[in-house]
Amino acid sequence: MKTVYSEDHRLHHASAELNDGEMMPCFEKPARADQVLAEVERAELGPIIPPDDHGEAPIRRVHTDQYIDFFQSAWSRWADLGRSNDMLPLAWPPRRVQPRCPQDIDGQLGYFSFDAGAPITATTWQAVYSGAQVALSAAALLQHERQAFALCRPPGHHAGADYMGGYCYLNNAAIAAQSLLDQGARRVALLDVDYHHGNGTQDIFWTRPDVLVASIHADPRVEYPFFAGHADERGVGTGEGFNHNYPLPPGTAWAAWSQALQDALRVVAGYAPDALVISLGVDTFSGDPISQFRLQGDDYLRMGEQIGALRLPTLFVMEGGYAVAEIGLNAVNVLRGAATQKG
Ligand code: SP5
Ligand code: ZN
Repeated sequence: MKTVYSEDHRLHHASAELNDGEMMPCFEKPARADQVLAEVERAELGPIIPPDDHGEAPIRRVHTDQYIDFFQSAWSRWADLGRSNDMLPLAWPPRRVQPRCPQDIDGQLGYFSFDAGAPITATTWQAVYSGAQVALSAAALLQHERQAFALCRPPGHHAGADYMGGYCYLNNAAIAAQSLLDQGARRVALLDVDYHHGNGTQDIFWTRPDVLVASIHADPRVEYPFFAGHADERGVGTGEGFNHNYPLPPGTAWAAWSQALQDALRVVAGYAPDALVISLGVDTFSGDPISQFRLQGDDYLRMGEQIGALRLPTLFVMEGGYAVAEIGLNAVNVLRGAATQKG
């Protein structure tokens, strides 16, 4: 399996995030991708190739022009005010207000986010642009290959069409799925195995029958992102029935997690997609510092085998995972498990 990777991910390295009421060093940091790359090399998974530049157009197929334009000019507007700290939002619209975009940079930061978990630095745009190109380039590989790995960083699945949050800015998996449709796929399935619900992905495809979204995650009643991911969220209009959520309680281990996976894979197979995109978060690991599931190292091999057994053209897109020492082995175990099944 080929891995697409760009070292430009290092251009995003924010200082701090709010955790348990305290500002802490960001859990989402460059060492994560470095570890995954090192394990891809060590395991000899396959060639590691740089992304091609597909431009902004495929990003703007998923994200609004207003959001992208804001993002691209955000840092220079911030710096013009004499500010040099990471950009963080401080106010959000509550229920029952008009959805009006403010003129002020601080107001706009709230308008284009849903939490304070996505700080913008001077070079964040360059990093996330390259991450989207990694996803697009890996998606393009599926024209000739059965499986590919987009080693994206920062992650993407919490980002919606016009908002960032949860360490995510551009929804790499959604951008890849849309590009597969634009290259001729009739239906794409997107399965999100990150510990957290992929609220951005769900939102992006909520009304659409051409992308089936399934997500296995911690129950939003007791876990971030709190406001989406319930089992009764199934899409609306022509999208009704094309969104499937599998909320699971804290402490869930492989036995119960894999039951949800089996059901999700049955739903995916029934959809008969032309391609499958996996939002590959490994923050389900027992040792993850911000998560509460109990998956072990070998469970990731089984996960990959079961995904690979569908024998669909499959794109793996890196999402979360914060146990840095183990993130590489866990992610590569999924890929190795899937690679043994292809054919
Ligand atoms: C891509 C990804 O994995 N993003 C995760 C962002 C998580 N940010 C908030 C983490 C909050 C952890 N504490 C929640 C405790 C619930 N009571
Ligand atoms: Zn996560």
